[in-house]
Amino acid sequence: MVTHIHTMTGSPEGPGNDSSIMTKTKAKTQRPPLYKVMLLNDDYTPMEFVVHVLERFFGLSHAQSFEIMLTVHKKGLAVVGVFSHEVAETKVAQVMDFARRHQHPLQCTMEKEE
Ligand code: TYC
Repeated sequence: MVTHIHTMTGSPEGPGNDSSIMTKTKAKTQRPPLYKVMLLNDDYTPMEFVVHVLERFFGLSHAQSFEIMLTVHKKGLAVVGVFSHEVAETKVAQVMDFARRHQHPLQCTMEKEE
């Protein structure tokens, strides 16, 4: 984004006021949006399967994975990581495919971080 800031002092009509006009242009760095990847609770997916998913696809330790699994179990969902759009999409696809292949109803979704 480019922002122009114009500051004028003195009367606009007066002669020779140009000397007090200042114009600045600042180019702000744009960062790409980040996406939260979330795991949703269900009544059927085994707890150990969810822990395994978190270790395998999100590189979390067993202890971190168990903690997040319990948060999902108790609260209904939890953010398991924040990634670029491309990486988030890949994680969601990997988890959904792995759950499907093991016939578990585990759901994984992504949402833009504000
Ligand atoms: N609620 C499941 C059970 O009691 C465990 C579970 C946890 C399932 C997290 C999904 O994302 C999930 N077996």
